[in-house]
Amino acid sequence: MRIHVPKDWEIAESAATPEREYRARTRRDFLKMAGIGIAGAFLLRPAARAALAGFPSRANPDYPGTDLKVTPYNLITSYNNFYEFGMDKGDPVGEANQGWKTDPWAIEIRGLARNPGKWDVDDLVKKFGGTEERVYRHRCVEAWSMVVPWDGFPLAKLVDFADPKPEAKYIQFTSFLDPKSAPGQRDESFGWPYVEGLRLDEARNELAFVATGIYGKPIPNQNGAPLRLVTPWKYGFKGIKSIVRVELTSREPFNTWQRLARNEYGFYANVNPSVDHPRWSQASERVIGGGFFSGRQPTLMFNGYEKQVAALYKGLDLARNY
Ligand SMILES: Nc1nc2c(c(=O)[nH]1)N[C@H]1C(S)=C(S)[C@@H](COP(=O)(O)O)O[C@H]1N2
Ligand SMILES: [Mo]
Repeated sequence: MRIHVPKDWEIAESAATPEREYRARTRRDFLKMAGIGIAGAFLLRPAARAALAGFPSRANPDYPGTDLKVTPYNLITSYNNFYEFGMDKGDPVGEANQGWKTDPWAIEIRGLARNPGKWDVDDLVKKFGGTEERVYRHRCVEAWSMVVPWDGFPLAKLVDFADPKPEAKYIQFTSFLDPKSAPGQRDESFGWPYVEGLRLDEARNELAFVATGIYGKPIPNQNGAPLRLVTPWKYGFKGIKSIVRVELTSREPFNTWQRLARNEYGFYANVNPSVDHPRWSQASERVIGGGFFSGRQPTLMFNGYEKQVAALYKGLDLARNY
């Protein structure tokens, strides 16, 4: 007999929402939020991406977050940081949907990998056995937060597929580069493309996730189509969008925000209420869509995922390694 020992972030069977119910609820909420009825729902069909492998996502009775209040779809997809498509939160929803093509999409694996090459994203998702749902907290370094129901696959699957050589200690991610489609990339001072990275043991942590969807639908362009990183215990800027390349390295990657302001943004970017940003406190956060009375809440160590990730940072000075 196989005994299932629940992970800490898992939920009791009795508390789990059955897949069909969740999906129905999600759909109802989505339709309500979109302000349309059942008839109008039909018009939503021709979404940006007609079909991405893996949908509908597998039911995952283990995904965390049933105690969390999920942020409405229209807020998750209209309040964005995606500087390639503008500096204001409302820019990407418009600018990233003016003909920028995210299908088909290839991702390259290179560096200290035994399995380098270039793969179509849909083929990869199929190889990895489809997608699953995860409800995670999402905390930006700017001190706002959401709760997002992502669809995707564990990053560990991509790492295993790349098959790191023993010298590989880090994984570096690179976003797309296409100034014709992305107006923000015409400002070269930013140093495009956007780059991020993780230690390999962080990348293999059970929480590290590659999202290909939100709310059971393919991820919209403004949220990082067709695939983006999600590391819920870290500030949002680690969650690099629209990835075209992963590279296994022996050296710590130098990420975009480190390069732009090294004294403000580091490599680790772990959510930490007791390590303030040089220009503002990180002790609390503004809940997007939280309303007047529940609009602010205390920030949790590692964004509430301390039990899953604290062991990764044993002996590391978190104030110095911000
Ligand atoms: N390529 C790219 N990835 C990016 C960013 C960006 O500007 N470009 N912004 C980051 C920041 S600061 C945050 S908070 C999240 C925002 O993700 P969301 O718009 O899906 O909430 O994406 C991250 N990934
Ligand atoms: Mo952010």
